[in-house]
Amino acid sequence: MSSTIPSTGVAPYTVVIPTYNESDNIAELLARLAEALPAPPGCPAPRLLFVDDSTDHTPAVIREAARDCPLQVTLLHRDEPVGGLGGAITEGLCAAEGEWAVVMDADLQHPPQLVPELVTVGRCAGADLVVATRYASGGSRDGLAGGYRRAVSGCSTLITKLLFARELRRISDPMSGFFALRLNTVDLSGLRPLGYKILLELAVRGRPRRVAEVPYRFGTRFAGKSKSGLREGLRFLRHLAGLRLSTPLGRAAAFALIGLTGILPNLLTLDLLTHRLGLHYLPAAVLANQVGIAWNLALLEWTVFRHRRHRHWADRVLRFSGVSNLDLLLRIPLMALLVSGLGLGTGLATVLGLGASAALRFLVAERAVYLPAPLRGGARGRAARAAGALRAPNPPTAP
Ligand SMILES: Nc1nc2c(ncn2[C@@H]2O[C@H](COP(=O)(O)OP(=O)(O)O)[C@@H](O)[C@H]2O)c(=O)[nH]1
Ligand SMILES: [Mg+2]
Repeated sequence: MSSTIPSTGVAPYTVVIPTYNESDNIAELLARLAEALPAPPGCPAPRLLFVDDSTDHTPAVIREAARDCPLQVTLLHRDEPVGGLGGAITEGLCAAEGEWAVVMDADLQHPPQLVPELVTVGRCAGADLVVATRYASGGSRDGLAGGYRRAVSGCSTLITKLLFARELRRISDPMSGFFALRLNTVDLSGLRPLGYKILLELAVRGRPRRVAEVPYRFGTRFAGKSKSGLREGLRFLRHLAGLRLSTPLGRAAAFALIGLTGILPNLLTLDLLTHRLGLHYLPAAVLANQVGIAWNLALLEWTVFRHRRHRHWADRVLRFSGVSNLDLLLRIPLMALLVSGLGLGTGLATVLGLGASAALRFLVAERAVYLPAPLRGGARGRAARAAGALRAPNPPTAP
């Protein structure tokens, strides 16, 4: 449900404010925004767009406070809060008008007086994204309640920066919820928001060309309680994993790691079959290899390729175990070639052989076992695939 109070011309930019039970913050927020965003005479003022998922009387409070507010206020109340905070912000960005949208919290932890500066800096720097950062000189995160919140925030920032070093090299505060985005520079339909960290989603999937930063001091909550907790923390981890696994490089790294963990069940089974059950080491090695393959397959299905299980399960098992066993046969002649043909040491040849085998198995898994989109049956489907018609973008891959 959406309502606008009052509307006068196209706004130069929109301030998107997600709200979830924030009734005690609305009047103060509107007063401070009205002070911070005076419209030049004869020009339309920026629009404030509340995207509200509240279960209390916050929508009524917004409508009431908007009557005395000189700015244009729009309320978009969602009966179905799809995607949580990130989903709300994405809907707000889709509904925003003007060249820019500024996203900020409703609890006054983000200083309203900085809103026009974010847009001005973006315009002057020709940026697509302007991030209000707590981590540049002049910024601070003192408003984070307590050492625990500060530690969690610091650790998640560090982990995120490590995981997305290239994508976030120009963003010191990827956890920030306060930023300005030049609309129409990012394909919003390609975003898969999950929980709180929409800036991360924008920076990684949206790939803004030019980014600027403005330092700010993160304040304390004006009223009410924080909605972030353990549930949001777990959602954040799922979001991180999904984002990382959305690129082939991320999937290859996870594939290699899972492959390494497969060594353990392989060795344990070998030990059980040879030392405890007295089986000859050759058939034991073949059987132990099957256990390692099953282990890898189970983990890959549950994590890396969770959203790409389009083939029938029996088909996937056959293809994956087929290539994994074939790989054993191929590695022997490769070893012979590397050692006898090229004169490499057996240690180096083994490492190279294992690397080549992992790369081969990954390629087969990506191309022939776990397809990015569902198979279309019959000859028409094969023809369409041959024409590349099924090259759809990756679906979400959160494990
Ligand atoms: N629309 C919407 N807003 C939310 C949701 N969860 C939190 N918010 C808003 O997002 C902003 C930040 O939330 P907050 O609880 O202050 O998170 P914190 O600053 O990390 O403690 C506030 O304006 C909340 O009202 C949600 O599920 N939907
Ligand atoms: Mg807050």
